[in-house]
Formats: sequence, C-alpha cells, structure tokens
Amino acid sequence: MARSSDTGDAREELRSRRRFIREAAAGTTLAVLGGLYVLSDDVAAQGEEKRPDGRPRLPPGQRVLQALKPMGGQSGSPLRKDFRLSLHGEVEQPLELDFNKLQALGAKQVSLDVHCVTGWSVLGASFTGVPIQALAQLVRPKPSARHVIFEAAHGYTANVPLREALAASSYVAYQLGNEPLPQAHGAPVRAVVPDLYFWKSPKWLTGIRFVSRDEPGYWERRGYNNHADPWREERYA
Ligand SMILES: Nc1nc2c(c(=O)[nH]1)N[C@H]1C(S)=C(S)[C@@H](COP(=O)(O)O)O[C@H]1N2
Ligand SMILES: [Mo]
Repeated sequence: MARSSDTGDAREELRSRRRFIREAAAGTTLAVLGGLYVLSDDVAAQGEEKRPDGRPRLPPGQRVLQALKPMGGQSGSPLRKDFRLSLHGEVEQPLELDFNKLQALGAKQVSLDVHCVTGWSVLGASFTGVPIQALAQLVRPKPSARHVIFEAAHGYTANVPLREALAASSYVAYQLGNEPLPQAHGAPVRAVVPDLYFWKSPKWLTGIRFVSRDEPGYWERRGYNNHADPWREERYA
C-alpha cells in the first residue's frame, strides 16, 4: 500500500474516533467499539435508576434494547376469536374466558421492564391487559395453591411462585404499544411477569393452573433456573 494512502486511512480513523467520542459524550449514539457498549445518556441513566424496591432498574449482566426482540417459539392461533383462557387447578371457581370476556374485565395500560436471559432488557415496554391478581380474585385460589403453571400453545409451560404471579406488575397482555399484540410476541394474549426472566412470560397463553406442588416448566426442565430472578442472575440451574 502506498504511504499516502496509509496516511489517509489513519486520518479517517482519527476523524471517525473523534466523531465517536463527540457523539458518545453528547449521548446521542449507541455504539459498539472494541466490545464496549456506550449507551445514549438517557438509556444509561434509566438503567442506573433505582426501583421502588431499591434494586437497580437494569439487572446485572443486561444491556438495553429499544424494543422487544422476537425470540421465536411455536405459535398458537393468533386470532382473538380462537382464544380461550382456562383458569383452573386449586381454585374455588374454575373459569374459562374468551377474548371478549377477558377484555371486559377492564384494560389497563402499563409500562413494564422485561429482561431476557440472553442478556437484553427493554425498559418501559407498554402493555395493555388485565392484572393476574384480578383473574385470581375471580377464581379464588384455595389456600393449598402455592404456584401457578402458565400453559401455552403446543405444551409450553412456565412455573411461577404464587406470590410473584400475583404481584401488582404481573399481567396477561393483549396489546403492545397501541397495537394488538403481534403474532411473534404471542398474539392474541401472553403473560408478562416482568420481575422474572422473560421465559417465565408465556406467549400464546391458553391457561393459568394453580397448583400446590411446584412443577418445572418447558425451559426449567432444560437446564434453566427454576426461579429466574434477574437481579440474582438466576439464569441456569
Ligand atoms: N409459548 C411460548 N412462550 C414463550 C416462549 C416460547 O418458546 N413459547 N419463549 C419464551 C422466551 S425464552 C422468551 S425470551 C420470551 C420472548 O418473548 P418475545 O419473543 O416477545 O420477545 O418469550 C417466552 N415465552
Ligand atoms: Mo428466552
């Protein structure tokens, strides 16, 4: 390579580095340089915020994405007319809801942070749906109920302790942003249990079964942690 061209390359590299540093300092860029992520100021600041429970908003080992990444899975029918949700198991009053009945329970739009075990988080994803707590009030879990098993299309399941399934932030959701939940994200209805890793939030939801004895779900039987607390990095068994 000619010397003049080397010099040109070096100059261009210096220019691009200066641009990078300037933009990073101004907080306008999401850049990857030598494996180092530099987040825009507002995103980095969000991650450093503290939650009401005192924990950092961004769990350890996570990086922020701006939108949910479709992670696959075997889809059920995305049609609202095909939807049935069975609330059953250790409950006083088992119940099956179709989509209209679910929606009639009263929609709430909420902003939830979700954390995928593969290392990405979305802070403040907007979901519309019904608190799982409200569903539990309808069917009245027996004192023997200690866990819930979320049931989804093609046999996908996820187990969650009752207390966490009934936390104020746990929802069944049918809207993402201001649109119906997209098929890739679990249409027509998915669970969102945001304080556990995202595999505990089944898409294409078909049932919520209340049980007295814990029962590892799809990923829990394949080496993932039974509890899945992102702040304790409970990723694998
Ligand atoms: N029914 C069903 N639900 C599922 C899954 C699946 O394979 N099937 N994958 C889980 C996993 S591992 C993750 S990370 C999230 C991904 O949700 P997303 O595709 O909407 O981002 O859905 C969870 N819910
Ligand atoms: Mo996942």
